[in-house]
Amino acid sequence: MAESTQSFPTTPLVAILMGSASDLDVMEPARQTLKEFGIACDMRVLSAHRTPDQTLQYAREAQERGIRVFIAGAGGAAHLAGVIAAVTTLPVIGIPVRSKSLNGLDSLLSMVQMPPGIPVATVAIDGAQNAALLAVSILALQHPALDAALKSYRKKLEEKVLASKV
Ligand code: RP5
Repeated sequence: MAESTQSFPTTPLVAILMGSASDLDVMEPARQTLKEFGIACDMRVLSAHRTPDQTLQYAREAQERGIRVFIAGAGGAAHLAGVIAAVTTLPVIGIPVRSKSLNGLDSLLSMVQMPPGIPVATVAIDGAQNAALLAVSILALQHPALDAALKSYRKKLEEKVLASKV
């Protein structure tokens, strides 16, 4: 899908964090989509509630290590993206993970209602693919090859819709 990616750093540009290993199935499409664009990521389980110290340390040190965008998925009382956004000025994209009890509405509302000053770009419930595509758009501002790859991706989407037989 992506065009030449040789000029991209091989070190991770995107951190994909999730609150629990139980979020992995939802988060995996983010890694896969970034891979299709040739973007390396650092994927980890870190929880705002269960590992607050490690989460904050990771978020604080990320920019220095070359990370440019965060993708953070969590369910229920989903504070991971907001906690990360509190300690970094890197863009943070939040994925509300569908929960068992409230079907993800709790995750969505926890994540999307950030107070003014500390934004989280929240995508749809379980919207890992769009989170990755948004990360690609952000990175494309500095990498023209990524912008070209995104345009080609959109063109294929267009062709697929136009080829639909109903
Ligand atoms: C959140 O609680 C996680 O992001 C997960 O979506 C949810 C449930 O976690 P587990 O109890 O499955 O570890 O922190």
